[in-house]
Amino acid sequence: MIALKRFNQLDSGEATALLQPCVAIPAWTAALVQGRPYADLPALLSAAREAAQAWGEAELAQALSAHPRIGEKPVGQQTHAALSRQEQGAVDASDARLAQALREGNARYEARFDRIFLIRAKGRSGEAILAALEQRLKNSDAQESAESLAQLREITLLRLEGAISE
Ligand code: 2AL
Repeated sequence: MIALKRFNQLDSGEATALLQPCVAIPAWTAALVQGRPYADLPALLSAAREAAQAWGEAELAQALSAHPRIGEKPVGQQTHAALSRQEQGAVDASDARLAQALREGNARYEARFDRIFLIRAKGRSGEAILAALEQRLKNSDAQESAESLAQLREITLLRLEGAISE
């Protein structure tokens, strides 16, 4: 976690590296780096939200390359892998029935929508995630694309709030 004042002063390479784990969309990272300095945290968060508004299918595909499936906690040392593990902290990996249900649900979702199921996991139990997955399998393509992008924006903003403080 670094202070906003410090973030404002980093060279652009360092600032880019700091934002990269929030989302694997280079245009979003670049817009936030170029938008410095920010007067306060609300200004940064509102710029971050605004830069995420334009995201569509192409950005979703880019971003998903850095998100593991729910139930597959990544083992890597990279910051985004550690963040994913934390975010899925309430998914009980020792519950074999839940793990199996998530594997099956993920597979059905991928067969239906041709990309991985994405949900803001922080604050959600494994059961809540499974229920949301079942519900979202009923969505149309357009509804589900909008929902995935909304989840991606939530994950990104939460990560940003965890990276930079007032
Ligand atoms: C994730 C992830 O990595 N963090 C989170 O909140 N959700 N992955 C996913 N497939 O939904």
